[in-house]
Amino acid sequence: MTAFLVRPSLLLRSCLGVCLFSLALASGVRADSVFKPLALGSSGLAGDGIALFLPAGLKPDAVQSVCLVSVPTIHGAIPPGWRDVPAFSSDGTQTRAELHVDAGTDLYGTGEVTGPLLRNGHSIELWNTDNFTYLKHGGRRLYQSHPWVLGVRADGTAFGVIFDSTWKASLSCSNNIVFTSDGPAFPVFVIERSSPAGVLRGLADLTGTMPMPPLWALGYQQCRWSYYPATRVKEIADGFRSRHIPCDVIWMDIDYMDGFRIFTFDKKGFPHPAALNAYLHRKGFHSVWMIDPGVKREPGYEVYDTGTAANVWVKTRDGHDFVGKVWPGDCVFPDFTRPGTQDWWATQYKAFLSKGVDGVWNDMNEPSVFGGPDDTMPVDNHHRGGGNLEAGPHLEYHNVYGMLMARTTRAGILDARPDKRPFVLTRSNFLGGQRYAATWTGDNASTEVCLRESIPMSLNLGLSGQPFNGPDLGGFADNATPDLWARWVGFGAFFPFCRGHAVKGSNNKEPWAFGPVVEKAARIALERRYRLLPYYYTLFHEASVDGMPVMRPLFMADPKDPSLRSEDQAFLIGSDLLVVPQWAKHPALPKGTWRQLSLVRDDLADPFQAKLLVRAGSIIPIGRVVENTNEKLLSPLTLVVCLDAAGKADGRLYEDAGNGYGYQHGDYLLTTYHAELHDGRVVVSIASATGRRERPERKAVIEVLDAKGQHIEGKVTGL
Ligand code: NBV
Repeated sequence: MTAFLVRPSLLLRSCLGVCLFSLALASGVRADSVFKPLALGSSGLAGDGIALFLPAGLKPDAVQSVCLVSVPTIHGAIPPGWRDVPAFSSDGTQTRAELHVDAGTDLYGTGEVTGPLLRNGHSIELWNTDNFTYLKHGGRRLYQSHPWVLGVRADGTAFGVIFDSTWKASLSCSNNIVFTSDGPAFPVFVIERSSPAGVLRGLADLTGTMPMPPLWALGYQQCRWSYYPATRVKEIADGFRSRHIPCDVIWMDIDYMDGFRIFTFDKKGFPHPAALNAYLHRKGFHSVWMIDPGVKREPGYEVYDTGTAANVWVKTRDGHDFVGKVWPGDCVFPDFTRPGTQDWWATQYKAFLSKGVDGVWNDMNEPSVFGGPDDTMPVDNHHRGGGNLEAGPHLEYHNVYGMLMARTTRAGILDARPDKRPFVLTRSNFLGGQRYAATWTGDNASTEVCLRESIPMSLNLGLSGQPFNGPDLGGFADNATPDLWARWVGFGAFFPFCRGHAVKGSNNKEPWAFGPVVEKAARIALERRYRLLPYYYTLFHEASVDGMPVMRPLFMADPKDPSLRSEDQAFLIGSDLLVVPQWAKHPALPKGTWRQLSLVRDDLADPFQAKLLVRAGSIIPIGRVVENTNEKLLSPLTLVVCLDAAGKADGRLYEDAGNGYGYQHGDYLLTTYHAELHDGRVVVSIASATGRRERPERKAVIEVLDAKGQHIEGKVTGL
């Protein structure tokens, strides 16, 4: 890990600073633009295989970064032969960095995108946009921005590029990678490693990792816009339990609020939110409640009054509180660039969480403003900054508004409830935002296109530093057909974030809403997920340590195999489990032996289920079927052993309390198991273990996958 320098002041900008840049929205390249080269300024090694490039005039100590954990210092010269060096240029309004791409290089990442996994030939606009069903702007602008590209060369070596600018920009991946920003000069970080996994570790070194979520957040989650009133919420919860379909979380969408006023509860529909939460908790559920950024401008409404007294709102260019319309009508918007706003926001959460609310859903935080320019606030609105953020226009802070909101939400929750791990879901985000919140891919639709696209979207988010993500399972907009919903849950049960959702006015989309055949398919799919939760939790732990995605593209199994580079129907969970959706046509699969896994009765026969394959040489820790994560998962612990040609296999299991921070003080157990074939018997032993958590007394079951199919080999204790 690099030695990082925390900058004393970020208020200085280079001579290429803000003043040169008009606030006209350029977004893309104007036909008459003439870009003149900017000489390369300070550049050097800033970490293991990480180079920092600055255009002349931008001083390293004047770099402001929102996406980085901290700005690394340059501590050595760029080694001779370094392959990827950006060329900077400017037309006086926009600033550009361009990198040459060798033939045969495949490009990925660029965050939340529509289209295929492979990004060659695609361009995106970085301007967070409330994009219902992804149809605006040809789907090139979505809710989040990630100025980041991962390149994998023909020989399997890889590089990654961060364009460290929050301003409105475009990013094109054609013959060259071209990032054109509407803002001033910015740094470029290039990570050079021998594999894509190495590059992702470098990205995590720079932009941080997802903090360990509570275990319950890995379970299935049920949402609708909106379950109303509270009795309907209970009905849904009871529906899961009476049908024995696993589920951990029920979501409250905007209609729980009193007239869409955030931090309030509708007196008619949700008169006793604490009692509702207590009911859900008794049944083994957690609850997540929505909080939007727009605060109703209404004297007498406490949130508005206290915010106004603390002077927290985003200002217009002439210094008035900006007012824009969202659900409650005229709204003001917290300026999350200000540390003072964070203190005020945290206070709101204390009372809110005291009602037993478990998690928070930040929606509409692009921010979406009805009838506003480009559906948001004017680009010359003013954010006052503070701490390590300079004051600046909305053009500079728009793309990080959602990330700063999620950061502030997380901090507020932690303040109010320091002993629990916060769970925040945000719609809008930015590179590095995995440090604050999980994410879903916004308003997709119940269509075949969205079903298929959900896989490359989620994969590219994972390749952009955000492991905890997933789509609205079954599709948000429009009615879902039974067939589509069943096929979606058949593979969607394996997304890292797994939540079904539905737009107002659409048909019911709970697992049982489509009749007995789909209900059975959903039960099987979700029971498979729940059996795999120990494996998922281990992968989430890995992601929290080194940034490895939970859901991975197949090319990561063998970066030298050209046939895997564009495969985006099948995907990996970790390195050992491969998911092939039932509808996948001729997916390219990695070489080597992969053996089929059955987890629950009828899963191989059910027509909607994805095929699950286990890598030879691996051990996958699984639990039993439970209906929620309050139940004991590892009773017994099952180790699925898939031996390689040499008769060996290895695997890991991470365990802790499932919530809280004891694990940071040693209360965890990370066990590496080793299996070997001896005289026709498979012997499994503990190869190593770390952590001070006591190994529970439990039964362990070994299941060996062999060419003939799965069979139970024996029962052992002490594992
Ligand atoms: O709060 C209502 C919806 C929500 O269900 C959805 O998940 C968000 O993406 N929200 C958007 C606002 C209205 C969307 C048309």
